[in-house]
Amino acid sequence: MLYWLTIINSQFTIHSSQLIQNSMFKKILIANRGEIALRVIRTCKEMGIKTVAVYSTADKDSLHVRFADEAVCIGPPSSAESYLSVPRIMAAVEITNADALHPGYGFLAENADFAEVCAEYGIKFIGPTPEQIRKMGDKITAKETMIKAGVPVVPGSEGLLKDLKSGLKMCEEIGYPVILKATAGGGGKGMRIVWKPEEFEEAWDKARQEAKASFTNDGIYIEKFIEEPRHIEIQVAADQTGKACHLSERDCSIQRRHQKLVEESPSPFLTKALRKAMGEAAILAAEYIGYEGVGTVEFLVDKHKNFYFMEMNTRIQVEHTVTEEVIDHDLIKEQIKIAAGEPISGKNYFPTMHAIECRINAEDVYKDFRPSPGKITSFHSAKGHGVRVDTHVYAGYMIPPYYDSMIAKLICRAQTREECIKKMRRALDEFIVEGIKTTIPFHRQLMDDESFQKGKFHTGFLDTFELKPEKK
Ligand code: MV4
Repeated sequence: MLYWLTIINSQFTIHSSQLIQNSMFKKILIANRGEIALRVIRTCKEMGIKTVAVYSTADKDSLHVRFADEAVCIGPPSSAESYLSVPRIMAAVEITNADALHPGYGFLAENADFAEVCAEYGIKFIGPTPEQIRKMGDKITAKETMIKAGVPVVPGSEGLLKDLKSGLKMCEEIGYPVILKATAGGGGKGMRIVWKPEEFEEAWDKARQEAKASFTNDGIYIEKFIEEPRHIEIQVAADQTGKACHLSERDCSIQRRHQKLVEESPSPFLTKALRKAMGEAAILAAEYIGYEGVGTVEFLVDKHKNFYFMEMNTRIQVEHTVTEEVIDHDLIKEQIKIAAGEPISGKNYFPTMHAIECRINAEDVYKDFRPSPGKITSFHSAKGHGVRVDTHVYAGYMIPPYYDSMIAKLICRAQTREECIKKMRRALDEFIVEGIKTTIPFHRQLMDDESFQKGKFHTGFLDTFELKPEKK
């Protein structure tokens, strides 16, 4: 209730957006949990900024609660009544007097309405504007905008498909195979591949039903289906003057059912020329919409090394750490400085080292990666030169069953990809987590895989990857 009162009153007060932001924040509320909340707290401490954690009752023993200067319990375990509840988060802002809010990733990070509420309330949302979030959240609008900007996109329908008949006609023009995508989608939901005309009607019905159920928006568009693509994304940073730079790429092709498991930089697939061209396209994308903040431009790269814009993520991502390691910069600090109105250097960064990140999830890889929550009875993190572990857990910690299963990120850095894989293999061997199942056995086998070692993989790689029984 608190926040409605303040919005009504805000017409009599000066909005922070009307002021020129020229001073650093004093207190940041982190509207998230887990490793990313802790990650943001660490940078705030180094910058001399006070922190406020919010948490659900299920997270009372998490390290993000312990290490924040203040912590506010915002509700029961269910995300809808805690980390996704705008009134509860705004009430925490109200009682702690925070002057900025970091949304992390997931939850409300790409919710334009939430960013708007923050603006109305006079608290700086550390991220892009509501308009920018909205523009990139609707995939057709994003694609149309990128065409105007001159960024290459996958050939396909212009705008929404009106009906079955025009859809079929469109497919003939593009040529099979095609892929149907939901305009409100992203991350693979509501997607259907169509190999021949006879399959189109059923795919069209299914895609619409799925889109309607998941997003309450059944808008569908068509693209040429790119076979065996790489998922390569470019990290960008742009300041409030509209200047953007790129921080090189991450190869995120090692995914399972649209869940990334391993990310690396640089991509073993990119040439110097392609890296430069994709970096420039990403800058074009960001500058065209006057983007503010750090963001990621996702591309599909086909086997002929053509690249196509896929989506733009308007948040900090899980895998930002890979980029931090190869360019030796704190991306959270960059986000906070941009939000406070500081200009970026304008320099583009190219990796001089190699980094790989393995996501350690509480999952049983031998049971179809099903979640394995519970109490961690013993926890020994990998350590040593070139090894980084970002985690909110510890021995004795109880992994709640309500949220994402990622419990740690293991990132290794070395001079070359080959050395980096060897270091990762060593680090995985000394990483001990007992009491629950984790993805560590999967990562060990991946690091031993010859195709992976040769850099020969695409987004379908894990569909045929065979997990061997675990050696004891
Ligand atoms: C595609 C594609 C092939 N061709 N679009 C999957 C998630 C969503 N962001 C877009 N996705 C894809 N779009 C065209 N025109 C293949 C995928 C895709 C994929 C992309 C990135 C990483 C993993 C993937 C796994 C399956 C399909």
